[in-house]
Amino acid sequence: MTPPVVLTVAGSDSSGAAGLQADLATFCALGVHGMCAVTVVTAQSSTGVARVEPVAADVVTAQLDAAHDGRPAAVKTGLLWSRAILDAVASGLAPIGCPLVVDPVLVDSNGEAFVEPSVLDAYLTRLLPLATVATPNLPEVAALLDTPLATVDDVVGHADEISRLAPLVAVTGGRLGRDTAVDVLVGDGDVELVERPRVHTQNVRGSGCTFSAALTAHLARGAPPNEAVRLAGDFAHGAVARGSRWRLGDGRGPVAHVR
Ligand code: PXL
Repeated sequence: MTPPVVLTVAGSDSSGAAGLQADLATFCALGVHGMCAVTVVTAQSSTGVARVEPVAADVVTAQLDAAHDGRPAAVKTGLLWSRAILDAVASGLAPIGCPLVVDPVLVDSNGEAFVEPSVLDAYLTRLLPLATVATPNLPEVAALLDTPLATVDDVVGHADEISRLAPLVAVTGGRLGRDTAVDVLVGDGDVELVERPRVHTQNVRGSGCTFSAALTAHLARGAPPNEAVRLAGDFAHGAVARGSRWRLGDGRGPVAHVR
């Protein structure tokens, strides 16, 4: 018996909320075996990021090489941090023979810039061209397009430019200026809005990583991209709802992957 296997290329969040910790918890909850290639080690808490220490690019490459043995059925990228790491990941994944989810982590959970400016350019020229699905949130898609975007209407209005980023782009909600949480799916010449009730909580750290990890897991299980996006949205929404009453740390808490 072989379980579906997935790989996440992501940073470690010492607080256990986001990054590869969220990815592996999500993989476990969805019954796929998760491998990882660690890109950076962060020291952070519920109140902010204290330190980011990148892993040497050749060590990232070695982890990607080692992952071939597991024959992943889908791969995701999360925080890549530096141009050197992004280049190593793009080169390592260029011959990829399975779906790739690119979660362009450009800002941290508090909305602060998380990467060097040259990384933006490398996303556009090197990594997004390999993607099956891209999952930027609103500030990230605004940064990638170099355009201020604040609302669902702004996102829909820029659907043509967004559709050039990847075959399917899911701009994730929560910050799109409505009472509901709205994901905007752009692909196949189509724009679709997926609305879910907004959960009133500040415990949303890791929700974006959880969404892209769940998407990767569902792709590995054979769901078509549009369906995988919808299932992943349901899973991430459930994780936010489950963790909404948690009290953990002095700041913003994590989502809950399992009960
Ligand atoms: O949520 C994006 C993210 C991804 N990866 C790591 C993070 C965060 C947010 O804080 O710490 C390691």
